[in-house]
Amino acid sequence: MTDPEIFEPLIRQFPSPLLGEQLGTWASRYTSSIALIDKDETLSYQALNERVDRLAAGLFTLGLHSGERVIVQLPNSCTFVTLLFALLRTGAVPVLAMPSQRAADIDALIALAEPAAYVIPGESHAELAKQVRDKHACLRHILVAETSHNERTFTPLFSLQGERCEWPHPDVADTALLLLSGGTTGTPKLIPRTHADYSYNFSTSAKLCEINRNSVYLAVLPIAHNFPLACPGILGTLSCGGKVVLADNASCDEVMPLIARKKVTHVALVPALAQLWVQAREWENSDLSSLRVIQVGGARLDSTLAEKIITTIGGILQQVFGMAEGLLCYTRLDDPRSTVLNTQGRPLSPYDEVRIVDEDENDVLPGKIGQLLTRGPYTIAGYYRAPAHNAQAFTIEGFYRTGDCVRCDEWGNMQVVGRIKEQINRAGEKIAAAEVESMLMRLPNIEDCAVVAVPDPLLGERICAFIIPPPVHSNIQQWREYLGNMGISLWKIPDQFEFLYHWPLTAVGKIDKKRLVALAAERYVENSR
Ligand code: OOB
Repeated sequence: MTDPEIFEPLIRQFPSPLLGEQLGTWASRYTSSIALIDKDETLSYQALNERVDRLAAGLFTLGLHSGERVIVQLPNSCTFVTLLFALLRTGAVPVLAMPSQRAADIDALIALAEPAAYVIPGESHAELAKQVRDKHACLRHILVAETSHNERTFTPLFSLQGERCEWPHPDVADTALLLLSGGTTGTPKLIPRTHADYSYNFSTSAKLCEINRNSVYLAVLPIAHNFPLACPGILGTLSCGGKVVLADNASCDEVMPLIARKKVTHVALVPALAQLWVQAREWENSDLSSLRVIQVGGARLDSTLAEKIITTIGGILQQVFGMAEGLLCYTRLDDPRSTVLNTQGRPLSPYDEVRIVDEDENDVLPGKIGQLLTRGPYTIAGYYRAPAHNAQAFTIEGFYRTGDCVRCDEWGNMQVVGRIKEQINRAGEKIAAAEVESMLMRLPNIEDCAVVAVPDPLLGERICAFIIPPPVHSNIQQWREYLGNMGISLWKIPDQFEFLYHWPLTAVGKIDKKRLVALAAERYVENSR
């Protein structure tokens, strides 16, 4: 838990830190100003608030009560935001799943969170929903967002309407929502964020990013992710009376004209997407001059690409190094160019504590590389229902072991140099090597396998699977299909397959993954000749 002596005074600055109630405050302040725009509709603050009231009452009448979990798996849309606030208002706890997650992930998530309901967009997820409902007795309801959906055993989301009623009031220190962790172990981890810490997260971020009533925030990354949700994201923008434009498609052909039409001022990107935007500017000439702040984070941003973002897209570039577990580092809007190009910024809050330590967890000398440990007002003190993992992931003083290797300059700016934990960061999506390995081991004729992250100019990192022994008839396409049929989320299917007779080993006899990474890069070049 965050030290109450620090946190209590911080949180008193909010009239009501309960997330569901805050929307009511914003609606009375910003009334008919536009809050949300998606491809189908535009909602004012008041209209959004009324819709949230009705849906919350409907959810409550359905029997979804305070503390119960609800998996939300929806694309960026007004419906997503309405549902999020409605759940927060009733005290039910949204578990935010990514739209592209499939059976294996959702199944594991349900086993962990034991939700009472699962909300799906429509037909695309109907089979999956039926499968998990048959398997997990906890799931009392499947709610479906598409109005045209006609599966009778599912409940249409917007059939749930009621009159505003009195909800049981949660405590500000209660879990408001559960975010998905990038994960390193192969089993999902859920991150409990409280009303108080999340409010602090987005409102302090909004201030730092100079969000105000005239700001127009474009959500192009999936808003189930902490970055576009609350850093400052849609919540930070709504808290200041700004306008949120929700895109459910990141294609430059659609998004760039949208920026011009809606006069977007703020946007958050991962480096892979930023790269596509830079390339697209060779032929795409929409007027992007409204853009004030372009946030890039989630994975390492190469300084050459950073430079190109500034010259081809314009606006102020802001690097963001963050994690769903809490700590956020930002470059500041008035930082010198070299800081913005070469560092991932410094902590958001003066109360964030950071330590950079060696293998024995002694502080390294200033400027040296080590693992980042952190504790602070909005950083969690433990994952949801994970006592064994928590004992490893947190020190006894309550510092979170981030697994990130960083160095810190004399002004406190972080440079992320890699990860000690084996996690693949593919275009901002975090994938546990162990999870892909266990899937591969279920394929026929595979003796052993190892999965590594290989630096990739477009994806940041690609997934390379090494397999022993080389197959008699290599059929990589068939393997990809097998993996897809197993229900593995598509972005976790290896981009590159390589075959070996023996592993390269380290001195103590472990598989030498560093060597594998080098080998993957060499073979990739050879094969592309
Ligand atoms: C964000 O959150 P997560 O939880 O998906 O991933 C966190 C991990 C970090 O521990 C680090 O390994 C990596 O992603 N990361 C970066 C980075 N930002 C995150 N690595 C290098 N450079 C960066 N700028 O990814 C996230 C959450 C909130 C805001 C921004 C990103």
